[in-house]
Amino acid sequence: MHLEFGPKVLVMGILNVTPDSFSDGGCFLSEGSIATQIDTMLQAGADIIDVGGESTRPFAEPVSIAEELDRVLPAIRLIRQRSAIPISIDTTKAEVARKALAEGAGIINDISGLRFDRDMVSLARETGTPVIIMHMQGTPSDMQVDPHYDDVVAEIKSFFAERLAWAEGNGVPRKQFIVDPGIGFGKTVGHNLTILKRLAEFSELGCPVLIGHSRKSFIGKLLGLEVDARDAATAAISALCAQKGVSILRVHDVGMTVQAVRLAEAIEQSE
Ligand code: 9MG
Repeated sequence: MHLEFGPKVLVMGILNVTPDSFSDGGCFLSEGSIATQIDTMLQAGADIIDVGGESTRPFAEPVSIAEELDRVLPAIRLIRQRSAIPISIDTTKAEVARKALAEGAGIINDISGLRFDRDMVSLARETGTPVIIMHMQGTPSDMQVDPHYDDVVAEIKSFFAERLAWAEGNGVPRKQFIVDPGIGFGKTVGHNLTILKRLAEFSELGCPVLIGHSRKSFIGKLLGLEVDARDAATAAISALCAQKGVSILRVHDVGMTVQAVRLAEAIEQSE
């Protein structure tokens, strides 16, 4: 899989085939509902679909490899029956990623930044697959217990510098990686806002940057919105990200973010 990063932001649609994800858990469990959601995202102009079979929200139930595969592989097949769109597999388990790649996924989205499963770096080296490495302070079960940073942006950048050097030492070149500061993963509302304000600094790492802000709780806390009423605010943040050099936006409502980023890009390109 070769991803082209140009002047246009790529919009990654989220397909959570889980019973317990924070905003759409249980919505996409039957073949019919998954197929409808795929068609909606394709029609809305998604550039990538991210398929996940294990919720990453705090205190989510852990899922076995077999259960995760039973959830994600049929969804990947349904996407492939319809489209050649790039598919990313949202998993921290190398075995799940390997089987997803064999079914047609072409990107690994590892929220642990290659920390939870040692075999993930070998898989990345063997296959040359682009890998999204995300920053998280702690683990999903303790990440929101009093997160602390002296300088949130500097500390996340050092985390990536360490991870990229480690991966290079294990035979995976830096050009294979996309970095993601991990909005909401071990961050307070203030940390998330600082990350969004100082997004341009992440581009100094020399890797494309992904932001996953969609419907997250900091939006609800700032605006007093329930999770199903956060898509307009999500689109507004998407426009800001587009102006600050972000390469990929991971969102639930693809159509709203496509509109927001195309407008932001038109404004940037105007005289
Ligand atoms: C799976 N998942 C949930 N939130 C995410 C985020 O912000 N980034 C990435 N890469 N994956 C996420």
